[in-house]
Amino acid sequence: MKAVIAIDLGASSGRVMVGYLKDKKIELEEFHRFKNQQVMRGKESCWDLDSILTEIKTGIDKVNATGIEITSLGIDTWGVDFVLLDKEGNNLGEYVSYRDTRTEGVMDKLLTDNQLSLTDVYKITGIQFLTFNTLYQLKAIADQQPAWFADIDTLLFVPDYLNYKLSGVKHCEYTNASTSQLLNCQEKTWNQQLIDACGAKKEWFLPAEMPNRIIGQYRHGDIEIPVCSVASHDTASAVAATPISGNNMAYLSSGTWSLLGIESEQPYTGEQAYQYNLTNEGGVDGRYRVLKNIMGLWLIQRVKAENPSLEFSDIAMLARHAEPFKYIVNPNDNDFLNPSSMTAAFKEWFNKRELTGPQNLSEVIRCIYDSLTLAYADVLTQLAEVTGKQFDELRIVGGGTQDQFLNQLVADVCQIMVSTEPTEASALGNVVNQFIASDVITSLGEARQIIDASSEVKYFTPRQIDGLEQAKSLYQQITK
Ligand code: ADP
Ligand code: LRH
Repeated sequence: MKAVIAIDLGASSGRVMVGYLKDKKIELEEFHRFKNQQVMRGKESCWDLDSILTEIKTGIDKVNATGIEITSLGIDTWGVDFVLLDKEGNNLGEYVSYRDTRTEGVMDKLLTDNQLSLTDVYKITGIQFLTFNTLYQLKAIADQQPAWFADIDTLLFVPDYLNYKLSGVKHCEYTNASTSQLLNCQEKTWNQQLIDACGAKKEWFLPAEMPNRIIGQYRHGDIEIPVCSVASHDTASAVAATPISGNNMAYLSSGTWSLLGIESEQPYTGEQAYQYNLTNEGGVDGRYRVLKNIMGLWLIQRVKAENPSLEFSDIAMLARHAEPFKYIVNPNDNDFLNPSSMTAAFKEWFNKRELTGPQNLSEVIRCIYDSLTLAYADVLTQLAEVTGKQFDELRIVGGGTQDQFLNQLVADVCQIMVSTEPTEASALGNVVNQFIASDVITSLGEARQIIDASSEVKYFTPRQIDGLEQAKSLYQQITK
């Protein structure tokens, strides 16, 4: 039996798990789970990476206390965010989160200051335009904190930074680096023009290396564990663990974000992909994750936090009891990125348009579910158009698979067969990537077969629902 430690940090929680490979089956055991959320530092919305590091070490200690023999450990986290280090390896400023307001209006400013167009940036990077991509965060720093620039020595993305804190080794992993919108999509190298455009310096960036390699050692007392650079973007790890079979399966990584897409040997960066703002993020084996970000269960998380007595089962019950498709929003509007109250943001969205909005919690929740699933259906149609594929199955993975109401609604609204599992997809992807790095598993294909054989897949068959076509055309009008 072989065992590795997977440290999977999502925007809502972090977990330290052990993945075991035994008789061609994978098992996960959770040793430590902790809450993750943005914290305010002065006026900035930040991550508490110091506490996260302490939690990671606590988790590793718990594993070590059992005496299990560990082959390696690996870390995956959310994308785009980074830490800037000075020559001594100390970080400059706070660990600012992508939901901070510093990037408001910055994309336009970057384009104007550099006489660049959106198509110029898309042709180079193939990455979707999200206001908070690393490219715009760096431009915000260049404009707002120019005094720092003399001191910056290295940029490390969050998982690379945590690896550095564990091993002392500075490294840059490709799948996460690809979310920055600073890499050339085909060549997978840093693009000088975009680095100049955001005011950064080429010397800050380490070469983006393919995942699944040992980069250093974590030493603690008499314990020494090899640190493996896995597909360190959590979505890349989740896709690695998705048992994609055949050519007609799309996936939905359902967590804080809903990431809906396909895996491809080549990127799609043509006019139509650009119009639809599809991204081509980096995957394992140099593959591309052609997908789109949808605001996701963040909307539910925030409403839940505002109503602390609600359990997930209450949320599903409230959604079931509300009238379907009565209120629909564009869930990807920046109004929902980080409002002080999510419930108020939904009401305000309708007020701004002089429309009647949801009147109570049940209607707000139903509005979230309906709007999210309409967004999924829309992206599926866009992907089919761009790739020429006809999808016959949508595999949902991630924490959101536990939401059976949502799984069925996805099948109904997208009119597609939905399969679910694994729930801990990012952690499992992290595990199999480490097994690939240590030659215990020979390929991604074999890893996916093992994961599929180890999962209890559930299916949700699409049903006919009233009002779907009207809801879809309303969604099109809203998002035009
Ligand atoms: P992330 O990795 O982004 O932190 P996860 O993949 O862990 O996210 O998914 C978290 C989401 O899964 C929660 O926001 C919630 O909507 C959903 N979820 C978690 N547990 C349950 C549950 N028991 N029932 C329904 N939904 C759940
Ligand atoms: C999901 C995720 C997503 C990114 C976002 C910042 O956790 O990594 O793929 O776009 O966070």
